[in-house]
Amino acid sequence: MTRCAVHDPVTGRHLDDGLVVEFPAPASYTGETVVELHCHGGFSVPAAVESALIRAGARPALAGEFTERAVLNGKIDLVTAEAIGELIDARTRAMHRAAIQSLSGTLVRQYAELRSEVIAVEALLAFDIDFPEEDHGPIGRELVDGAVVRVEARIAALLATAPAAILGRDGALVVLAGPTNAGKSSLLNAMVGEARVIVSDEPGTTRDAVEVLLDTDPWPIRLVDTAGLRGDAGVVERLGIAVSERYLGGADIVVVCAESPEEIARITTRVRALGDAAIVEVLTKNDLWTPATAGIHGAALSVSAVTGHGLSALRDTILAIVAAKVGRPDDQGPLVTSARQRAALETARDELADFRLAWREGVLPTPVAATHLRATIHALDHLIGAVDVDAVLARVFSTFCVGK
Ligand SMILES: Nc1nc2c(ncn2[C@@H]2O[C@H](COP(=O)(O)OP(=O)(O)O)[C@@H](O)[C@H]2O)c(=O)[nH]1
Ligand SMILES: [Mg+2]
Repeated sequence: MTRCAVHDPVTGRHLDDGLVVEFPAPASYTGETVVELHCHGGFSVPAAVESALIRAGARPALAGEFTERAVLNGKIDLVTAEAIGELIDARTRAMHRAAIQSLSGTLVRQYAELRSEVIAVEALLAFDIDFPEEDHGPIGRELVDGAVVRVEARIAALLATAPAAILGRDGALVVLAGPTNAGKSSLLNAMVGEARVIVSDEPGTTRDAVEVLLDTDPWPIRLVDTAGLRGDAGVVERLGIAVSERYLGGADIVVVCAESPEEIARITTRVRALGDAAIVEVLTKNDLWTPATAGIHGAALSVSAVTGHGLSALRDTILAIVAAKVGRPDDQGPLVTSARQRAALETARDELADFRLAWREGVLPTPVAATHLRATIHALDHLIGAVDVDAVLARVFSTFCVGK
């Protein structure tokens, strides 16, 4: 880095006192020669320097242009490029963690290994097709079957990370349910730590569902406040109740909120009829309890939106239920977060299954069955953004002693 005075090339005006650094090709992010100019921030200086550069023949970069150039110049693969995009877009700690892991290359290494395993199987078949009269005799079926089953299991394991990837992005759906005035909206506000929902002591204020994404660790929580489950509601409120019931049906966890154990039991029965969510029972407004009433509340979790009592216990209970169902991020290995990568893996999986059927049943001649292997490799090539047609031949001649 060199300190430099920045001058307008046309007027010669002194614009800034900055730093300049050159990355000679190929030692830059894009692989091209890059010059970076570091100026003072604010409004006037960057605007003046930018317009001077444009007058000197530069143009502003397009969205994603540097990363695209890096891919086209072979500096990074597509999977890494996607990880960079996900890192920038990450809204939650879970997404951040997944993007960093993908960026570190664990995912693309797994894809590359899968690809070379399928190429090894193709090489076995190619040998059989090209040199049927060789002394080795027909190639071992078990050898091919074993390799295909191994690759299928690895693809299945990668695809099985999809629920965790979606959970990391959207959060566990946690719905607050309970009678009107139980303190649901106040509880949501207290959990968010800022007033995001209208709170009122007039029953039936919350008619629409209100959602917030809490960036909790290890998984985010998508917390939904719904209209209370009242029997005698007016039309508008009934619409709100229908919305609640839809949310309750799809919830991962329902937090049943009420001021007495009897009401909790009543709401819990209704919630159980709507879906198979895990239920957390919570007694609200425990700051209003007196020594005389405290005894009747039993052992359920209790919270107060006013004092904050029980909020972290409630959050920990929710996260423990999610972790028991989906596991912790560290147990998962790299998550396949990209829909494009999932689609390519699904194509690879389906082609491989077609190959296995054709090959095991012996219904198709080997060269025809092998076209499914080629399609599998093609899908994996697309996944990584690599295309290498000579890889198979190279493998044939390195693994087998054909030389006569
Ligand atoms: N003392 C006390 N009052 C609360 C608490 N939570 C809610 N309230 C009050 O109870 C009433 C209804 O609360 P709200 O959150 O709107 O209930 P919702 O209908 O279940 O959403 C309001 O007057 C709140 O101020 C609490 O923890 N302690
Ligand atoms: Mg409410």
